[in-house]
Order: sequence, then C-alpha cells, then structure tokens
Amino acid sequence: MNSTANKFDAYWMPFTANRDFKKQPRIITGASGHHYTMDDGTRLYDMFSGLWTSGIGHCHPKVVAAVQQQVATLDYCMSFQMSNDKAFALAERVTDLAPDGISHCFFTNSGSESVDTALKIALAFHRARGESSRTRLIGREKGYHGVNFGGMSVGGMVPNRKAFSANLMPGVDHLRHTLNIEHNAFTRGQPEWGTHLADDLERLAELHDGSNIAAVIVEPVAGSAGVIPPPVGYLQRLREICDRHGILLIFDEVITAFGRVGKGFGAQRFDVVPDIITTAKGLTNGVIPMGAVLVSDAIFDAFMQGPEQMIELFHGYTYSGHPVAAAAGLAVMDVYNEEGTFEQSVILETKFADFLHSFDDHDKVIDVRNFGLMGAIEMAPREGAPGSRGLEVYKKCFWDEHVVLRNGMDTLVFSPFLNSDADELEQSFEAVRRVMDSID
Ligand code: PXG
Ligand code: PLP
Repeated sequence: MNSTANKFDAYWMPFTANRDFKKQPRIITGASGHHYTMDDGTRLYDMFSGLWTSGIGHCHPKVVAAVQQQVATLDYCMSFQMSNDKAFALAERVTDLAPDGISHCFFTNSGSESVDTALKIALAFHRARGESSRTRLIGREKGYHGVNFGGMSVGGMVPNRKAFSANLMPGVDHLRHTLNIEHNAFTRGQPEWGTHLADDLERLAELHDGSNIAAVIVEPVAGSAGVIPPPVGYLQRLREICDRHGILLIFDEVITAFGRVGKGFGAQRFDVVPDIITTAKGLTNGVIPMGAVLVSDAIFDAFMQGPEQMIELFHGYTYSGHPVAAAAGLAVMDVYNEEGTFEQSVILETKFADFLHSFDDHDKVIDVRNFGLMGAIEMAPREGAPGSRGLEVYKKCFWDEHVVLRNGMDTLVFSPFLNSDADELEQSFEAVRRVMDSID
C-alpha cells in the first residue's frame, strides 16, 4: 500500500539525492530532437544527449516508427532455444561496424549487464581452453563498469564501492588511473604524459604471474569519472602487455562506441583491437534498453567445441535480443548510415574542443579535458564544500538557462548530440559561462 503523503515518494531514484530532488523535482514529460520539455511547456537544451545515450537526438522519427511497428508485430518471444529475426539482423549490423576479427555478438539489456557478461565470457573462455588458472581480473582506478557485482568490483569509483567493500569479487587488482592535473591540465585530446602507467599491468603480471590473469578491462576514454582520455600510446602498450602474457583485453565502450569518438568504436579511433568490446547506450540511441558484448572469433570458436547439443555458455537474460529493442537498434544503425552520424561527430569535434577550452582561463577552472564528443570542465572545489559548486552550476543551468548538463562533484561533463547544431551548442556554452560567472 502506498501510504506516502507526497506523490514523489514512491519512486526511489537511481544515483540521485532523492530528498533534495523531491523539494524541486526536475520532471521531463517530452522530448524532440535536441530539446526536452516539461509539463509547463519549458524547453531545455540537452547538452548530455540523454545520459551519453541519444547521439542522434530524441524521438527520431525513423526510430519511433520502427519501434511502433515492431511492438505491434512481435512484442516479445522467448530468448532461449528460440529467437527473433531482428536480433540476428542487428547482431550482423553491429559486428559489421566492429574491427576485423570481432564478428560475434551477445545481447544484454544494459552496460552493467554487458560488463558482467564480458567478465564471465573471459573466465569461461580460459577454462574452455584448459587454462583455468586464469581467474584474476584487472580494472583501473576511476573506471566505471556499471553497478552489478562484477562491474563494481573491477570498477574504480570509490563511492560506488564503499558500502560493498567486503563483498567485492576476490582476485581483482586495479591499474592506477591516468588523470594528472599537474602534468596534463588543459590538454586538448590525448595527453603526452602518463603512457608509462600502462606498465602497472606488467607489474601485476610479474606479481601474480601472467598465467593467472584472465583479463583487463578499461574504458578507452574514461567517461563517468569526468572524461579522462588515454595518454598517447597507453592503449597500445596495454595491448602489447596483454599479448605477452595471454591476457584478454576488454574495452568497455558503453560510452565510446557508435560515433561518440568519431568511429563505430573507440578501438578503431585508437587503432587498438581488443578481444572483447562491451556496449549499450548508442546501440539503440537509448530508446529501448539494450546492450551487446562483441567478441573475437578466437573467443567464440573456443566455445563452439564438444557435443553440438550442449549449451556452450550457461548465461543469458530473459530479454537478450529483445525484438523491440533490436528493431530500435536496426533503425538507429540505418540512421547512422544514412545521415553520416559518425562523420558529423568528427566535424563537430574541433568546435566542441574550442568551446570547452574557451574556459581554460576562467578563474574557477582548474582543468579542461576532451576527446571526440566527450568533454569536461573541472572547477576548483569550494573550501570545505566539495561538490557544491558543481551542483549549483547544474541546477542554475537547468532552472535559469534551460540547459541540461551533468556534474560529477565540481566537474561539469558534456556529451553533445553527434548531430548537434554548432550555434545551438555555442549558445549553450555561453549559458554555462553566465552561470559560472554568477556564482561564488
Ligand atoms: N560501462 C561504462 C563505460 C559506462 O559508461 C556502464 C558500463 C553501465 O551501463 P548501464 O547501462 O548499466 O548504466 C556505463 C554507464 C555518468 C554516467 O555520470 C555514466 C553511465 C551511467 C550513469 C552515469 O557519466 N555510464
Ligand atoms: N529472478 C528470478 C526469480 C527469475 O525467474 C529470473 C529469470 O527468469 C531472474 C531473476 C533473471 O531475470 P532476467 O532474465 O530478466 O535477468
């Protein structure tokens, strides 16, 4: 029974200060293109394209039509021992976009599920090949790999781990993160300093013996932690160390896939081919929840052994390959092609970097970071009140300027639409500057 007095009480919101939010709720009731709308008709410009999700804008007519049609044709069908036409079609389209040699795709419903699936595939792969000593997993400080137990364990966001410290997965180590304001402040794109931090993997391989390590997982560009681009050569070096020790390299591309860094995948942008890629978000433009794990042929083939009537991987979700989600994904892939979305993203990159770095000399700013269409402006924290400045900017942008961004503590984070209009984006950054100037 709902005995609560306030109509906002029942919903326990994720990653939100519930009590603070419910004093002045920010409730969106509609969206179109690059704007959200609220019930009173207020339009807000979305500088975060959903939650890094909606690169082609909201309510794209082609995607809306595909979902409407699919839900009236095949709303759901069992995902185990049978499947649907759209899931197979989307798996082909997504693997077509992937680097050569990565041509198999396992569907999930979110980035968190993709990460836990990838970790399980890595462990089961080694076991299938008779290397069952390879059980250790390596993540990185400040990494975000979702909130399920596997992803949380390899993740490196301290507040996300703190309450669950004793129950994190055993056998996990972390590389150091590569954020270093002293050396790299205000770098455009990839910093020169920090490549050597990849050698942490070599040290862990020496410590544990490389033959005990199953996989290392990193975001090619760390997103949630406030946009941390990899130092020049860092990802290449991780690849080399993995190859030397037989360790699988997993790129968590939940944010960096589908044009966010100008290519189908960050792997292609950085010219480093991992063994496994995790995705979600841009797979369906956020319209229907869906994720995917892409694996190399070598991994897939290792499972396709033994009696043919046996299930090869005891893993899957009720909604794996959901037909409506897959139909959304197919329409999104069409839009990416027809509208040249990834090319639009590349064209916008320089202007976006210019807008961001116009804050380099702002008196409250201590660092600006960018890569592709991912950007962060880090403000100095207020004495004794870390995070308060970032939250104030976020709220003022929302209520006073009708601009939506995201703050992680005092870092303002931007994830513009891949097809943003440069003038709209410029005006929105001017609004952010007005707010930053107006507060203490
Ligand atoms: N891996 C990465 C690299 C992500 O960015 C996930 C896994 C988890 O995906 P799901 O779909 O389970 O949320 C993500 C998600 C932020 C923010 O503030 C970023 C994410 C989620 C929530 C907030 O930048 N990324
Ligand atoms: N819990 C119970 C009791 C279930 O029956 C199932 C699936 O059948 C799950 C959890 C897992 O749900 P999902 O497949 O949607 O991840």
